[in-house]
Amino acid sequence: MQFSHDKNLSLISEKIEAGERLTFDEGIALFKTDDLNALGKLADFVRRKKHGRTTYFNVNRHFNHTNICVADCKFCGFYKRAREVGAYTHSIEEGIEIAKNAVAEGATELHIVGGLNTKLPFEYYTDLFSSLKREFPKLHLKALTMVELDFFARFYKMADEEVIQHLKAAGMDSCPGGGAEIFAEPTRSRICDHKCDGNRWLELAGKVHTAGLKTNATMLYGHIESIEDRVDHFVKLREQQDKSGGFQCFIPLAFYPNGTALSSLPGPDAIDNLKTIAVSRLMIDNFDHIKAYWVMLGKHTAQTALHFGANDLDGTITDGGELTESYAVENGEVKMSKQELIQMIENAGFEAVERDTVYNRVEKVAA
Ligand code: V47
Repeated sequence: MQFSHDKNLSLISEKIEAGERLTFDEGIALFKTDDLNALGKLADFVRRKKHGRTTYFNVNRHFNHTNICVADCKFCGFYKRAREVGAYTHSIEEGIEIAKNAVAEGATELHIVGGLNTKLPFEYYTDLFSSLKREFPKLHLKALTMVELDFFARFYKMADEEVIQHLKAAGMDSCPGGGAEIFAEPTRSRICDHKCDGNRWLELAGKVHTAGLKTNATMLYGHIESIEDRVDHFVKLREQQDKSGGFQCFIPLAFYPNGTALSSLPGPDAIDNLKTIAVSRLMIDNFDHIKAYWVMLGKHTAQTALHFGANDLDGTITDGGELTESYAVENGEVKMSKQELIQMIENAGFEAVERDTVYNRVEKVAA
């Protein structure tokens, strides 16, 4: 039996077996294939070569300190203007209370992101992080996207390095991958023209890596972007990783249109979701981890994604926070028990391993 009826895939499979880097055009060919099984097989080959049957998960909690934002992104159903009904900023005491509950539920990580809020002083962030660290020294603070760091540098008139050093000294341990959206212009400007451009996002990721912190990277897909935009995003990420090497994990984020200015769009379907996971695994060859984010993919597709290149299932989340609730496809559900997550991984035929944020094993779960 031949590997695939798609001649392009057969040729690409030889490069993948030889461990060779794929070109932009090959990325396009992967997206265009109608042979989903063969594409999945290629991604699974690379995933098993890197990780065998191991599938990571972590116990985490999201904390969205403020939803007040000046960015006006077309895909966002979370943000509010300062005087709008429902606008909020959590106090540091509220942050500590949320972290306390998360730690009690076994969380090893607090994922902290929020809006670009011109009402807050820079000290709000340093006080928040240092207070959290004082109360919970072992809780990893995965905090602030490159878009937030860019906003801080411009709004508080500080050098990038100064912003990063102050936040790191206060307790920021790593950064999540949000705000990357889609790097390619003019698409990026059409969906989020008030925030930093793709080059700036990449530049800041490089600076955070230079400061010794790990970061993640995302791509928001299934809105107005083209296949070319997606492959361009992968190529730019792998080029930056070649330079600065601090990315741990790539998370493709499936666009959820409800409640956004782009609500007339359908969002990506299951085939597109699986293809995007698989092509990212094949194109971004220098990222160790590809994460399936069940909140946006839905539980069934996220579980299936483990056979299409993903080696990480995020996460128990213990509580999603307001941003996560705004894009949750599972009827607004943003929590999953550790037991359910482990069951999902094992039922897919993999070995569940609890990790901390920087991929140290917390606990090996017996199959
Ligand atoms: O940057 C916003 C996306 C991101 C919608 O680093 C939307 O481990 C879909 O980055 N439909 C924030 N997506 C979330 C994020 C993330 C999530 C999980 C893990 C990690 C990690 C990072 O969410 C935003 C934006 O790209 N987003 N609105 C929406 N309607």
